[in-house]
Amino acid sequence: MTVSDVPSAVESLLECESERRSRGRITEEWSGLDLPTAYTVQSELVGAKVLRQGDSVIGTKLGLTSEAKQRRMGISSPLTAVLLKSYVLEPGALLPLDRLIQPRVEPELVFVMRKKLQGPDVTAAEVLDAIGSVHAGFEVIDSRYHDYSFALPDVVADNASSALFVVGELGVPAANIDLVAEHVTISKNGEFVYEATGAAVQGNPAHALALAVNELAQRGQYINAGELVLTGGMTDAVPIGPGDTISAVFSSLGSLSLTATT
Ligand code: OOG
Ligand code: MG
Repeated sequence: MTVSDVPSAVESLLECESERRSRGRITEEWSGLDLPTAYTVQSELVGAKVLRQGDSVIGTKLGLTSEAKQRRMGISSPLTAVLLKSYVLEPGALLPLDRLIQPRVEPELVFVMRKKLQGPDVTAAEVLDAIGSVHAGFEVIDSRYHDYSFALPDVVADNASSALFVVGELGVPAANIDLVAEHVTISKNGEFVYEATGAAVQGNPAHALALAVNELAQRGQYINAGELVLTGGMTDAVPIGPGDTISAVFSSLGSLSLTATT
């Protein structure tokens, strides 16, 4: 399918997802895909899933929050994407590889919001006050572009590679955790892979969310009470294949483990 406008971009990305195949960058096919247009594609793609598949919006995710990823993409604040109910994977469930193209797993700090957050001018202190609980999370990303090769508008249009996520059961009040110092160690099949702290998320995950909320306000959007927020990968994402187990040990949010089907 040749992409030349918003509707064809939406259909192409949905088709790649349902047929489990990746594609080339849309930006190389359609020069009209700038960043504002990419957010339109993202919201129409989400709208199509809600309308056609009975899906529902349950939150917001931040992406590209690390300094390294931001430098690579030439940005200085997070991108945002939409979390859908169909992305939820219960803790302990096997990762269904037959639904995925090229999955990777990243540890994240997850907020359950108890207050609405609406920009502009939201501060990190206001974000902290709006959080109900903080949880450990695994996001399973799955780019619809070959080898995760994309320009910024491509990945925004693709709902930031969203596929599935797991939220840990243990929830800690924001006042009882140092988000910047929270530490995670990731291992794959028992071997150490990465470690990081919350500082990897835009210096401070609460600051990352403040920046994101203020950008959402420019598009007339906000974060509602009760929503989930995935604040962005703390480490690089780890590829997961048949039978692999990826584990995360957080310093105060407990542990998570995710095993893929064979
Ligand atoms: C984009 C996904 C971004 C994160 O946490 O940074 C994201 C990608 O790297 O494919 O979820
Ligand atoms: Mg992520």
